[in-house]
Amino acid sequence: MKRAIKYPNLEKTDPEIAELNLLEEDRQFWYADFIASENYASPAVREAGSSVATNKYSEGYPGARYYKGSDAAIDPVEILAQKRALKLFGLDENIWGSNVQAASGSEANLAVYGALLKAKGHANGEDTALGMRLDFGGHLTHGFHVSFSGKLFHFEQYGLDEKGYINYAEVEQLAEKFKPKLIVCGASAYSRVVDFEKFGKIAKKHSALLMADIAHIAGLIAGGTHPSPFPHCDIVTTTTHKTLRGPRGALIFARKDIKHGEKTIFQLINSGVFPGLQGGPHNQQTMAIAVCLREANAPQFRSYAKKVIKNANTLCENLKKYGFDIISGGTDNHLMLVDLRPFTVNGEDASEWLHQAGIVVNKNAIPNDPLPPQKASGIRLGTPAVTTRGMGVTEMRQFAKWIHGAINNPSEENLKRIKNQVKALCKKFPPPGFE
Ligand code: DSN
Repeated sequence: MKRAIKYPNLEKTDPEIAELNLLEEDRQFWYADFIASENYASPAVREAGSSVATNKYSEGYPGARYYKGSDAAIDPVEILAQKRALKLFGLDENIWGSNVQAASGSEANLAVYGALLKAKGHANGEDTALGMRLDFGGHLTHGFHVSFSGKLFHFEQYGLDEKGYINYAEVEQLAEKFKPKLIVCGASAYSRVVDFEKFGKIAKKHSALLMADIAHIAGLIAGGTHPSPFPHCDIVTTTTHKTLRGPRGALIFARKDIKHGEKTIFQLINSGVFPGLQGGPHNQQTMAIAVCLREANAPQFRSYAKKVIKNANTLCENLKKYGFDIISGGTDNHLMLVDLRPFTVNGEDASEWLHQAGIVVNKNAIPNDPLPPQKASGIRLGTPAVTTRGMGVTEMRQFAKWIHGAINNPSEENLKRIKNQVKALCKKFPPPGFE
């Protein structure tokens, strides 16, 4: 492959890392990425992310830093990122505030919990939060017992109903029983629309704050293809590197008009990020986040979001034709959770075979999974990255055929044959900046 991305200094200074970087570049070019949480950031986002802003320390917030030298560019960049974040989701600056400093989604969530919840063992009694079970599609940081969220805070967990949809009746029952301070909605492996309005009604009825973690669907919301959480929620967190197609990072939105004690929840969350959780923000990431938010505000992004969903739907419907069971029977968004039990293979083996066939996915637990997470009975597939490469419904039909072919006949020869075909297709659809 002809090298489109140049790293002359890295090659000179550290050939070992330069070589590994090229290997990763090659991998990203030649494999088809169906990991639902991954994407290709644009060259402009990547340039901003490797800028000189990495050299600056700026603990604090714009206009209130602990280090001099932020006023030239670092403050304006952070202010721009904050404003662009609000604009992207159509939010009024007088009602909503945005924080762009959390290093990633887990930190964003921890900062919110740390700011608003009394932890386990607190002298004045612990607060309760509700979150979705990991094995039903929730995220580790929504209260799973091995994550900080479940270890430090008292979470009660809700799941899915028998059809594979969020069990709103269970959310209501848990809210009634535990009177939570916070309800967390949003998921990592859920293929249906999240009914933020329904969550909002439950939260209001039980005087709980409502937080939506939209890490997976932020780009779909920005692109107008998933209902917005903002009319119903008090806090919204997201990563910036999934459907939003930015650098690794996170955003937190919180209302400025809701008080919690003396302060607003936005003020508390800002303090929860810094100094509560982190020191200096990663300014080069803030710069790259600002670029990604500008890109996501462009009209082309709306059409990208539509294509992501159309591709997911096509892939899903074609997989069903090949006999795959999809949790909840289909998808409304960018991903699908495939139950592999009809093929008597576990997620670990299936994802390995697919990888050998040039298709990258992750194994994933399915609801009430009989297997441990290290094996899992499912795989999760998502279309954000292949859509960024320009692939469309014709390619999705082809991938359904290859996925079935690889799982149905995982012989070395067959996997190699599929891999060569995948490579030929990938060559026609280079990721942005790899051309
Ligand atoms: N690990 C991410 C995902 O794959 O969904 C969430 O943090």
